Amino acid sequence: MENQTAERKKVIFSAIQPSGTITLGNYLGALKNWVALQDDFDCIFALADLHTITVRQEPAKFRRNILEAYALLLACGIDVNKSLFFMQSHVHTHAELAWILNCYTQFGELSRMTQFKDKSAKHADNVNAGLFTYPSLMAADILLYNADYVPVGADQKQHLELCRNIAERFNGLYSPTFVVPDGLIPKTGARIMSLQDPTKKMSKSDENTAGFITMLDTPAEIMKKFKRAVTDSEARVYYGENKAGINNLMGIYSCITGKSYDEIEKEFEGRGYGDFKTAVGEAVVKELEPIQARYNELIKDKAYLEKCYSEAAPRAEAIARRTLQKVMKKVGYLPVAH
Ligand code: ATP
Ligand code: LTN
Repeated sequence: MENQTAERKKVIFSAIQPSGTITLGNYLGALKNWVALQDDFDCIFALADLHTITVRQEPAKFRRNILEAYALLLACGIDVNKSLFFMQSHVHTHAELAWILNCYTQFGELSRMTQFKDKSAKHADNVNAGLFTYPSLMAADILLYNADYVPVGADQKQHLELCRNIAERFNGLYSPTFVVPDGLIPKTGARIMSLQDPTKKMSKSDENTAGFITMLDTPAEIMKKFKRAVTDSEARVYYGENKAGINNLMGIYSCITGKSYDEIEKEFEGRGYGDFKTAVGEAVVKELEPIQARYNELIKDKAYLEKCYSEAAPRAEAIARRTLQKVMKKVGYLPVAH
């Protein structure tokens, strides 16, 4: 109850799909922020494994991806003593609220989502209803926990806006029920681009593996991918128009080292792209080294991972259940009598 006073710690909620190995884009755009927020907020994080089956998954590989993603997030610094970190599929309330919210979300709104348009073009043989209603499930994830802030990359801004609209609509129809959340989108790193096509977002499901760095790539792979990164023919390191490749590398370097673009320009004055690419690659290798070492330990300890996610599920369910009950009562459902 102490959380209901004016001093209630602000709540953070975010999630990531276990749809492949987590990339440097996911890390810089979202995960690094999640880790940093843990001390000052009530943090709740989930693996959005229900969302993942909107694209067909091979069961054995999917099962492996889920466990690996859980271990990798712990290795990145999600601390189960500070944050609640669970699997979406373990907390049934998400699917239940998603159904209700589907009935408060318009076809037209969902049709406008750029992720839906992109993914239905990419998976034209499987444009399923789940892919279409993906944002209502995402809204349910967030609203169940009364989240104040949602740290995500820039690509999720539109989904977040829809979540706010759904919450406001429901609050307006009944009475204040949901906290209307704000996005937390970082200044740098919110949109890391593909190393092979810097006009496209770095994505873990890209068929061209040279376009993304995964959190588990070896140092040799990382250096090679940066050396082959697409840039321009000017050979001067500065942030500017028509320099998408270099801008992207500068963004990555800035995120990791904390240096400003001005500082980076000065550091590489009179030096070519080769030097710069090597420096970016080395910074990434150094950042990922301790994460990979922790991951290699954690992934061997299945019992520990199982304990972490199994303990988190009922704690998440208890919070989520309260919101769902409130919603159902407002809609008009009768509760089971005890
Ligand atoms: P998929 O390729 O399966 O669509 P994804 O790599 O786009 O997945 P998600 O699981 O959908 O990743 O996203 C997890 C988090 O990472 C979200 O907060 C998202 O905004 C962020 N994110 C994803 N890609 C990038 C990127 N290239 N740059 C910055 N942030 C990103
Ligand atoms: N759609 C998100 C993943 C996600 C999410 C959420 C993010 C599912 N539920 C709730 C923030 C809050 C994505 O990154 N593609």
